[in-house]
Amino acid sequence: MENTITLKQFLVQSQREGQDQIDTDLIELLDNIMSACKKIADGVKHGALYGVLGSAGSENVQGETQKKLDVMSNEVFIAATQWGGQLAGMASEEEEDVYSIPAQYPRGKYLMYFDPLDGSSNIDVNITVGSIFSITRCPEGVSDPKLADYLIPGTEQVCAGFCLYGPSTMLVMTTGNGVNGFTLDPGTGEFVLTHLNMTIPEDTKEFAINMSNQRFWEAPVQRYVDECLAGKTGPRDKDFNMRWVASMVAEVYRILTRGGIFMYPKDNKDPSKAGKLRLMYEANPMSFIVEQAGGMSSTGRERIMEIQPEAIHQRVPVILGSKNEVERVVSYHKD
Ligand code: P6P
Repeated sequence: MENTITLKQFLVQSQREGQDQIDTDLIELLDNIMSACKKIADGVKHGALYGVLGSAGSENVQGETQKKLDVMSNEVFIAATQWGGQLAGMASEEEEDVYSIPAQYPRGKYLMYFDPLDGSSNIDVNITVGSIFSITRCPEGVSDPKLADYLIPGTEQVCAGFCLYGPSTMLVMTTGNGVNGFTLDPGTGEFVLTHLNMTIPEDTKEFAINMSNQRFWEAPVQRYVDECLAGKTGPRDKDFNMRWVASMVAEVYRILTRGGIFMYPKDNKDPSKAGKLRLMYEANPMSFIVEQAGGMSSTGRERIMEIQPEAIHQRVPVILGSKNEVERVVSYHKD
């Protein structure tokens, strides 16, 4: 492709243009994250040929059965980033406790939170999955961060992104100055800028929710979805389409591309759980990206990125996407 620029060139040019939140450490860290994503993409693309499908025969801290690719992706992310000297520590969906950088490596000023393979229940049925990451600055003066040092609100994120292992492999990210998409060129192994300044349409006719939980939802979500289903015959006066991929990265990418609303609301199937999705490495990074693309992201009662975290694997309700639709759901929570 003529006049293409790679993700690394894009970052360096952005830094030169004065985006001083993009420092050399962040560029090097993102380079290592890209390496991890390329390795995971290779494993996902080869699937059965690499013998990486199926269960690992273990459970993660969430009590979810780990797929072989979950375990491999977690190990790849850690191995690709722990040595670089940009991180003071990291937190993974697949690790019960926060991960301290081994003593043989220098420590840096960033903390990384990641879900190494989100939507992995789709792996064995060959449906799109992805990796999600979030980067914040480690608290000033902390070189050996403990759990409390990681509990930082999403508004403090320096960078957030996801890699989508779909028909094409794409890396989508923000450093607080809009959202850009990069497609992995299988020929060169480079992530190339293909989607500059992605923006979410403020209106939509497409909603995404797991309808099998309908009887457990709270009233505002029941009302919103009922109105979507009523279509032209109801108060919305327009018909809606529905999607549910069971892979948040795929849903968010679709919303970035053509709008939509994604909901994993609080439900009373398990009243002890505030929601299904995890704040630190799913909801916060996706909220940063969605807001930077002109969308909105809420629990229904508060802006997700303003939540003060209390636990590293904390779950939250998630309602995100096209601004006017999310605002409507939020208004129903106020009624
Ligand atoms: P359900 C994947 O496990 C995930 O965390 C998100 O990527 C996805 O949106 C959701 O859970 C799917 O949940 O209950 O429909 O399987």
